[in-house]
Amino acid sequence: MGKTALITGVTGQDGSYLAELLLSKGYTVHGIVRRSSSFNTERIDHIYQGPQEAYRSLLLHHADLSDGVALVNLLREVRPDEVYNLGAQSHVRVSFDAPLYTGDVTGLSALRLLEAVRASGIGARVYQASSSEMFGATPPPQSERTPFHPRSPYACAKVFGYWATVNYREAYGMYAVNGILFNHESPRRGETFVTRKITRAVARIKAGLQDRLYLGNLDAVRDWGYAPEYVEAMWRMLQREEPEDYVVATGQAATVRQFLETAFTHADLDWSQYVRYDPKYERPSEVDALIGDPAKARDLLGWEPQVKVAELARIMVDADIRQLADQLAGAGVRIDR
Ligand code: NDP
Ligand code: GDR
Repeated sequence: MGKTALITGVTGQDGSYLAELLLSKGYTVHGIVRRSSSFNTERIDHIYQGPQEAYRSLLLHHADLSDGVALVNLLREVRPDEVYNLGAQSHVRVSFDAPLYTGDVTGLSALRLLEAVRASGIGARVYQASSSEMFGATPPPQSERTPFHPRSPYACAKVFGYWATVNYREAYGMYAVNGILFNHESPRRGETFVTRKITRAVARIKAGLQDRLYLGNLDAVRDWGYAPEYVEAMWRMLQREEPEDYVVATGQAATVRQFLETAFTHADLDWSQYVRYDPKYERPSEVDALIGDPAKARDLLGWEPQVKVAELARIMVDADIRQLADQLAGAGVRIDR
């Protein structure tokens, strides 16, 4: 019998890659999908299996991270070996507009899920999607030993989730770990995160559908990796004998401006002709520089990133150009101005 996993946030960037990875390893995968008025399963449609199919290895359940009773009921029904908590209001800028909602869904829900696993008595291993944003104002390089200094409601919520995970490990002997992941991107990245916003704009400018790209702070430094490689690290963390927390990063730094330049140049465009500043995209308190030290993940998990930032930018530009061409071959492309 293969293992069973439950993924919260299965419809998101990471959830979709993790579901693919676990299915390829013979897992039965259960995912939580929240009800929405329009379809929100686009990233997992290609692996979706309808309820009428005789044998299913991917099963979706309507639930919400704010509903602790639903989580306990689902855990009792599914009895997973592994639980991956990837669900969150994950946008840092938006967390300043919706701070309490973010605190609830991104922070308190981590505790809700840990308590649901404990209360249901199923003995599942738990992965908590912690974030480099927790380091915030603490200067790089950042490792597992670096103190936190969160700079947004999102980051404060992630710090809460981090410590709840450590606490359940210490208090109840649960196998619960934090993956402290630095920024990771892909063609499935949400369209309002800066990398995807840029690569999507490159495709649209190239196709003559857009002539301006409005951005905020171009000086921010990030350590950008490739999402499909990062979900492999999540899985490896739950296969160890001892539960421990790990930083997952490339160790390579780039500014938003450098990402812009690589992405536009790849499409033979000069970014400075199209990019304009809009203070709307600034944060009330910014995180200036995040650069991870992934030595522990390399030494104990045998995990090493292959795709670095320049290749990542090119992968994303190529994918957005292809996706737009497919859309144009269909119908109904919106003009962004
Ligand atoms: P996404 O924003 O792409 O996905 C978030 C997921 O959470 C979606 O499936 C979303 O559902 C779901 N979700 C949101 N609110 C709720 C809710 N109330 N109940 C149930 N599900 C909910 O994030 P990523 O895939 O990029 O990231 C995965 C996790 O890792 C997140 O927790 C994020 O904070 C964290 N993280 C991400 C990093 C990155 O660089 N990508 C780095 C470090 C940490 P829907 O599709 O309906 O919106
Ligand atoms: P981040 O990612 O805040 O690091 O959080 P994002 O791509 O939103 O911002 C990265 C940097 O780019 C600057 N920036 C802009 N950002 C956005 N979104 N839009 C803009 O127009 C823009 N212009 C400049 C930002 O100020 C910032 O410095 C991501 C999320 O996935 C989190 O969930 C995750 O925890 C962290 O990465 C690690």
